[in-house]
Amino acid sequence: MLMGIPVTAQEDAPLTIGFAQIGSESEWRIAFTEATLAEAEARGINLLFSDGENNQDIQIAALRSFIEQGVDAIILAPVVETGWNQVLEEIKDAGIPLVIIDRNITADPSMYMTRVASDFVHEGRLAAAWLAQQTAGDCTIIELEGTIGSSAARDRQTGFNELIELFPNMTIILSQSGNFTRDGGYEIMETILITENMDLICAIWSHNDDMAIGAIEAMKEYGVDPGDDIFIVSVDAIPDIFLAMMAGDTNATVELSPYMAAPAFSAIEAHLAGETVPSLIPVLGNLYLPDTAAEEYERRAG
Ligand code: GZL
Repeated sequence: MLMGIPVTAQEDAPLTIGFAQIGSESEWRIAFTEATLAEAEARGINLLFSDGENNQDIQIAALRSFIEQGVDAIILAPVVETGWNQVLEEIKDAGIPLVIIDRNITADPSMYMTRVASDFVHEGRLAAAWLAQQTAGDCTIIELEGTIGSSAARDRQTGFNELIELFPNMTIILSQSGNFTRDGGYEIMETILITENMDLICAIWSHNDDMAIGAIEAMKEYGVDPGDDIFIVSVDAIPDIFLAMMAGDTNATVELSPYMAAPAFSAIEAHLAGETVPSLIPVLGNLYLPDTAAEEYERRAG
């Protein structure tokens, strides 16, 4: 405090931003965290980071701690969509601008300044369109779902299902949540390999690459040839999925950029400068196939 002026209100004082991250459940999440910490350092932002351990209660406690510390802004990556209303009111009452990043929340948009995110429905549609083209619209599918209650899992499922409804012979015969983790994908696939007739399965649709990689590991252990006997399509475009493509173990991934911090920090800086900020800042991604896997791996694993 200088002459009664709050430090961060002083000219050129670095911004202090609280970031309530979901956890470290996937390689994509870890990359997103690392990219965010690097961006904050590059901008001279004092970032208070909280790992939510995939637990909403931990995230809410972190948000309340940020309020107590009087941060200049808060960024929340919500693990699930619901259960945030009380703490959002507390953030608003404290007059702290809030940015939702990555997954969504079911709250009135007036409760937060903006959201930086990809279009999960589009990601599901892209994955389904590739699979429909690959199989001429005739495929029996197993779905590895992400975290139950998360907008990423729900919307990817919505987009995928919308597309396959156009093809009467494309059906999902089993859908189960692996919580976006490799262990989750492995455990679901191992059970299927033991209980189901794999000759009837055409493809695995996985809401993220980590669960797909876990499923690939299980298939290999049980003598099923991933990527050949069974098509695999997933989301995130993490470096390891390109290694799996190069090994012939998977077929397609839809990119989710981990670089969401720059637009989030810029939105906060613009808002604090009194500028108008759009209510949604989109992050775009493409579909990637084995023909560019080597160069994509080099570009991302660097
Ligand atoms: C989607 C993001 C998902 C990733 C997973 O934006 O929330 O959560 O696809 C991560 O890898 O666990």
